[in-house]
Amino acid sequence: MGLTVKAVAVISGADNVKGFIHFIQHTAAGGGEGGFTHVKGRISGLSPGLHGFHIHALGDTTNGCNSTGPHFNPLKKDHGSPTDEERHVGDLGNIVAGSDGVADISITDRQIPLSGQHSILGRAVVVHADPDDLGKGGHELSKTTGNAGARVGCGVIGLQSSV
Ligand SMILES: *[C@@H]1O[C@H](CO)[C@@H](O)[C@H](O)[C@H]1NC(C)=O
Ligand SMILES: [Cu+2]
Ligand SMILES: [Zn+2]
Repeated sequence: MGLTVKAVAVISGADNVKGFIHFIQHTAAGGGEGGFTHVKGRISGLSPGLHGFHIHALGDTTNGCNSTGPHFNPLKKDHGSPTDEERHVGDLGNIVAGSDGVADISITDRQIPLSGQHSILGRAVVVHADPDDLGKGGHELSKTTGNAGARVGCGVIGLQSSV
């Protein structure tokens, strides 16, 4: 087992959207390939159904979620699904809110480390009003944002005690 790094984002935004997202990086023994990050948490105050869920490039919330920049995309690819080869590093797909407006989130991803060159620390996690079409909707925004609509909640990803 390699090193573990933990981070947390406190989500707030329009209306009553709020929650916590925890990030736990499991680095491969010896570092390098094979590490993954577990993303786990709960967001409430959403409309029932699918909501685009991404890492955006900037941890700047001076103008609410609008100032968090575009999807984190250090490899200069097109927007896609988390399982696609062609995706932004920040593309985590959709989360699903139940009829109570609560989304329970548990995602494992290999492209969002908490350390190193493509670290997501200090960036923002953003939840959108609408579903992410995963790059396949044929809309002019499909290849950049998944046409996921307004940014209804976000939080800056900050380092957390690893013990
Ligand atoms: C963010 O942008 C949307 C339009 O895309 C706008 O409706 C909203 O008022 C903006 N929010 C802030 C805090 O400026
Ligand atoms: Cu987004
Ligand atoms: Zn994207």
